Amino acid sequence: MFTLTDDERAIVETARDFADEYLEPNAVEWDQSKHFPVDVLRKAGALGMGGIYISEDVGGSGLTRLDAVRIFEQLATGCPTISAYVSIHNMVCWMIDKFGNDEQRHKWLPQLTSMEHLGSYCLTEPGAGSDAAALSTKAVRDGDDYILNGVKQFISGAGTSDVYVVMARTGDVGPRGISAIIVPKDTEGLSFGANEKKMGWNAQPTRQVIMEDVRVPVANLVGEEGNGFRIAMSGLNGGRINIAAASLGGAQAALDKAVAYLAERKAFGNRLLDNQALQFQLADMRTELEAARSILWRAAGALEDGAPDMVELCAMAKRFGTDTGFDVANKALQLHGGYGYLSEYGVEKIVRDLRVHQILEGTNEIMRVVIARSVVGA
Ligand code: FAD
Ligand code: 2MC
Repeated sequence: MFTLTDDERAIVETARDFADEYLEPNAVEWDQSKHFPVDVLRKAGALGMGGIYISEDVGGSGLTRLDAVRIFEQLATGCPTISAYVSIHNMVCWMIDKFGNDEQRHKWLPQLTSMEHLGSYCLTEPGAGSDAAALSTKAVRDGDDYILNGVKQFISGAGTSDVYVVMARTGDVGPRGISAIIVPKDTEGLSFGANEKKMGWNAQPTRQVIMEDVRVPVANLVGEEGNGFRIAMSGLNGGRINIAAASLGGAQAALDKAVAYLAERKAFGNRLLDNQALQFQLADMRTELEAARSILWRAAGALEDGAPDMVELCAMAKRFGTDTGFDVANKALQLHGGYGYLSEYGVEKIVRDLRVHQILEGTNEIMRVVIARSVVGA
């Protein structure tokens, strides 16, 4: 698992080259202008990154979860926000590929995997975040249609995305009353809130998705009625490791910037890089990233194999990877002194982007809830 084949290395290098050419040179500007670079996403789609672990018959790349986390880490060296959006898009594709029927797979996925169309994942609501199974958006059956009413909160890509996978209540309270339903962008009654003003993740929009008597055919139901919560959670297992990978890539870029900066900066008659106290900090940062990468690859392997402990391993990798990534990036900022606080050095932007990875795709407290359940056997 830890020694890459030539093919695996080539995949990593392709993602790194893409990040170096298209993401890193623009990341600070996109952050400042709040620009969502759809044209660049389409280029990623053309390279197969819109459907990394999606079946090849619908345009996917048919790669593994391990390939995926390595790709998301490399993309994030250029821009964690874009890497994270590509992950969310992959999560949406995977849910349709895995749980959708053949007609749905062939209808929705070819344009999604190419990233000609973009996808959004709609679980959170204003009144239901961590307690996602308490969601109240309703989908009521009316002949061959569902009529949806409700509001989704904090939806990444909303307003730009073409395809929304909406978790809505078709039955009783609790997780088993929830279904996953595809809502296309042009549906009457679907609208979007303002683009939220955020601390980071500015290169992708975050908006409410508002549904007022939105009518979609029952043919848009993914999987069985009442199975939507399990589908949503299964998607999130992959999302959680991908977001950890994006944290590691951002943190690695920040560490690399710190090393380059300390090599140039002189104080007290020497290069700061020659100061052993600072070298020890760099050593610890590198060690912590490697530890997080190891658990990440272990979780990705477990998810690929469908191992019995995959859920808690993905939660551990998410908790540890996003906490480590934020700490390392924050330390890299400190090592830049006052210049780390200036936007042109690119480090403060990484710190702001990585902060939210500790909150979304399940907060790190919820990751502890998931892990603790496996420890105490609940
Ligand atoms: P709450 O659930 O209200 O939590 C508040 C605090 O209480 C947190 O610290 C939480 O950890 C803690 N807490 C809650 N319950 C427990 C417990 N049982 N034990 C211990 N602590 C607990 N959602 C989507 O569906 N799709 C998206 O695309 C999406 N994108 C996002 C993008 C951004 C930029 C952000 C900020 C959020 C996004 N989210 C998205 C929503 C995100 O998943 C939620 O914000 C997150 O799950 C937390 O929910 P909440 O904000 O309602 O916090
Ligand atoms: N993988 C597969 N199945 C899962 C699962 C997982 N990770 N987690 C739960 N399930 C299944 C579970 O097995 C159960 O199935 P069954 O009905 O067969 O018994 C069902 O789902 C209900 O699970 P629980 O009984 O554990 O449900 P509970 O209400 O206790 O909630 C909790 C569990 C807290 C873990 C869940 O609500 C959660 O993960 N909350 C965090 C929400 C979250 O992650 N939101 C992220 C939004 S997306 C985002 O932020 C983006 C940026 C895209």
